[in-house]
Amino acid sequence: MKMVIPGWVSLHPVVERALKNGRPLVALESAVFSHGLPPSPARDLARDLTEAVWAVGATPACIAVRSGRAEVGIGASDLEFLFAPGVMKLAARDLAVAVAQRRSGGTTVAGTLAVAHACGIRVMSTGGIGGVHLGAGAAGDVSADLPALAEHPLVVVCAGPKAVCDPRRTMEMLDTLGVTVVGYGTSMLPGFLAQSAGVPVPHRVDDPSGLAAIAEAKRRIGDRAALLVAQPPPSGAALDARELDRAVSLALERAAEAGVEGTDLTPYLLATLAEVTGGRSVAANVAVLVANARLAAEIAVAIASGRPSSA
Ligand code: PSU
Ligand code: MN
Repeated sequence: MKMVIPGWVSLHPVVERALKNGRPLVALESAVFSHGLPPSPARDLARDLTEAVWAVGATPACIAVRSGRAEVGIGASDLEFLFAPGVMKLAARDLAVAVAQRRSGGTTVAGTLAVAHACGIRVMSTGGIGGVHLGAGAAGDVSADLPALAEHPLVVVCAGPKAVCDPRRTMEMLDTLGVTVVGYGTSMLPGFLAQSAGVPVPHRVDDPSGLAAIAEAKRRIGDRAALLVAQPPPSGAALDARELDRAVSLALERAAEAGVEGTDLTPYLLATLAEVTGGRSVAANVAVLVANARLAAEIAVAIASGRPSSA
């Protein structure tokens, strides 16, 4: 299939070649670098993520907006601009503003999906998706990740909704939006940094080829929503669910007191979690991101091989 790449998007040469030759690609979001983690783990993480994807035989395509252009396939050593003051956090609704005003930003799951879909990339990876937020301070806050998952038919690998979301309401919303949710090796929705969020997932699949088969079937059916693959955190890295809940409650209280809302809320909560857990949430988040990038690469390879099992 011939893709027409939009004029506001620049493909890096490795990504362009992989797309042209039908080789497996994994889109990586960049809001996690600009807004999700402190700069020092973020710098190392970018390298670890791209290496994890290459190691499985897929091409990493980190997506961010630099001076008004969406760049697809930015190298890990080329992300310094994401740590500059004033860099934007770009959901889909913000892309046009960044493009028009030639600004730079890290793309959230929603923003990354919009760009990846426009390029014909079929798989992306993140840590935790945004969802329906918990807490009174976040009155009615629902992440733009959810409607974006309804609009872009990619495979999205995550560890469930971020710990600052209500898992039950997030699952209900995904259901309403027609997003296919599959647990990878689990029948329970993972809790981002904890093994389980205590809510079941509608389907369970245990191998990447089984996930590739569902992605292919969605394409044949003409299903335009994403396949959301939820993989629990690697066992050694997960936080205790009760400890995480306590840290989240404290973070929500602080956000309400400080009056933080909207797009600033998730970064504020993640930073507070890091402080409250003495940095252990950051270590767990990094482990989750690397494991998810690896699985995303395995799925991309299985899709590209064109021989997914019917498992
Ligand atoms: N996953 C992480 N850390 C993050 C995010 C995801 O492990 O920082 C980012 C993603 O970019 C996600 C965004 O799309 O948080 C959701 O933000 P909000 O809740 O404001 O939609
Ligand atoms: Mn929000």
